Amino acid sequence: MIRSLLLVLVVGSCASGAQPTIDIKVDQAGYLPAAPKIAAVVSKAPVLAFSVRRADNNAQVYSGTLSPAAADADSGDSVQAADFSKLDKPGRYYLDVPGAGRSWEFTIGPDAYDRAFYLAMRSYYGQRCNIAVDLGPEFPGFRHDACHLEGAYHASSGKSGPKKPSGGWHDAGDYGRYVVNSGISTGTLLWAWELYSDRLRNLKLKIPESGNGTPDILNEIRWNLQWMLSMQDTDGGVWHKQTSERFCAFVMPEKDALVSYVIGTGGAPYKSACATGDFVAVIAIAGRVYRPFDAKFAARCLQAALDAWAWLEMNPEVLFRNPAGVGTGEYGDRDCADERLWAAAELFRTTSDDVYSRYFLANYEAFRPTVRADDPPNWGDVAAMGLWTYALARGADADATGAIRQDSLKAADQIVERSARHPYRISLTAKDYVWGSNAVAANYGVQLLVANAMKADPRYVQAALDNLHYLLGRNTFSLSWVTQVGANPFRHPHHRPSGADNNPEPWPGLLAGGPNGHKQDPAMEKLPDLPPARMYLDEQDSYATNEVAINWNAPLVFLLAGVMR
Ligand code: G3I
Ligand code: 9MR
Ligand code: ZN
Repeated sequence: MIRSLLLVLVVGSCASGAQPTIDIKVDQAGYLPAAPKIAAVVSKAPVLAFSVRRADNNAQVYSGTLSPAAADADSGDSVQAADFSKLDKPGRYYLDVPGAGRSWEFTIGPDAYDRAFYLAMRSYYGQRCNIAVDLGPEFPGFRHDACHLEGAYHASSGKSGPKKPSGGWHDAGDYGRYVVNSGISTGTLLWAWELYSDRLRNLKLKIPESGNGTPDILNEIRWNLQWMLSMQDTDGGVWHKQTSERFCAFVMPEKDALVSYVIGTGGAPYKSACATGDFVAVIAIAGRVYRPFDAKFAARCLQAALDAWAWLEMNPEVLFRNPAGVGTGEYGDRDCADERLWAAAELFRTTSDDVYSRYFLANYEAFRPTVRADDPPNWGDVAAMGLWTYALARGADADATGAIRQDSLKAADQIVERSARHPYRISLTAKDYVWGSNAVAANYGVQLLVANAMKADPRYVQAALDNLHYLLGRNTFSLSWVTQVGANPFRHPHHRPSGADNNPEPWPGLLAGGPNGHKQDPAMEKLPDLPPARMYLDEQDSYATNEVAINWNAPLVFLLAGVMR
């Protein structure tokens, strides 16, 4: 009796004291009480049983058996599932798998994603340019001074002289600001607001504008809109980017002494069509979203969008390539018809003016195939954003709306089925492991949630959640790919402020680019040829797998907003 009691105590304390193993992969933020809860287990020899224990006292609250192993070719893993969906009592827990070990702790609760949302959305405040930033007592030492105050028009812009500081977010791990990438980022965030404003209205981000009567998510977004507006020329066209001529060293932003140039195409008309199209779309959304909070600002946005549309009609296909002497990010697109489609659709949704509906209806058919199960939107392809926003607009053409809805639901059904079959229950396919693959996972989530807005279906929300679980730890590395979220987050982003400051931890709330099947930076050269989902390095130098970017965080924010309770 005493002996067996002792044994139990030893086993129990072993499980509680042991280091968590990467062999057990859980969402490190956690799970919603009513949602399915599945952990993935990858161990040398198959394991049979698991239990879920309370984090505070190791008491077993659930036990179950693991599924047979399923092979995942993309990671090379043999994955068993531990299903504890029936456990719905809020609390902190971990998994105990005899033969494998214990998992990192996670929460079951209606608030499981609140912190992740707060940090992911607040990360935009950390990316602010032209102003001093301080994350406050919650994150002592996370601050930077006002930066990039010396702006100027580059010779390639067709204009000269200084440019006034006007805000904006640093794009990524670099300090550039790029209209194309700002477009999809800001558009996705504004859509999150439009779909989930009931949940987001009262969320505080502890930013300088907090308490001014406008919801904080809109306060933060406005910081970037203000910069986007400043990139419009008097003829309505929009310059492509504002960056230095080359990337600076890993210094804090205020230590970057390179001039921040407005950069154009190098020849008339100097502005580019893809940037202008994205600008129209986003600024048109702002023209409706800000109306209840600041009608004057909303009207200014709408006018700016109309002026830009007029320029775009005259210059529909001016492509951008880095002009001579410029080596920062290009965001070079091969064609701007999808940006024009998105622009027209958002203008229609804001104004109900038939002119934009006619443009849309004359052009959308060719883009219908872009709403499909294996290619969610990205910075270079925004056609689906145009199709979805048109289908969600009031007063839209019924036939077109019906067709887009049908395409969207069909694609979502296929994504659901594919994800359910995947050993990690994710939507990614082998070809999705590109630069920024984590954002592909997040954008599948956006796609599923947009389908859910067209026709509510719990399977869509669940598949979106499954992609979130992947990003927050249920992956081959058992890493949470959001800085400072979860018990085992990645720690070495290619992010200049994180690298240059004195804090041991990186800036919070940032999503890593993620595995990239193509060796696209020098740090990746040392990797052997692994399956694509394993081509990842938690190293600062690996910008092709471990940079952060505003267009990757935006679908994460959308996804979190869509599943939060
Ligand atoms: O889609 C193709 C795929 O069909 C092909 O099989 C595969 C293999 O080459 O490539 C895929 O395209 C990749 C594309 O990203 C996917 O979006 C390109 O190779 C890859 O080079 C491209 O990378 C872009 C990268 O800049 C380099 O241009 C990323 O999308 C883009 O997010 C990134 O953006 C940078 C900015 O330039 C500068 N600021 C930081 C930011 C984030 O790293
Ligand atoms: O820091 C840069 C990152 O934002 C870009 O995505 C990446 C690719 O364009 O380039 C990074 O800058 C590197 C440059 O390209 C080559 N020299 C080293 C730089 C990183 O310190
Ligand atoms: Zn700056």
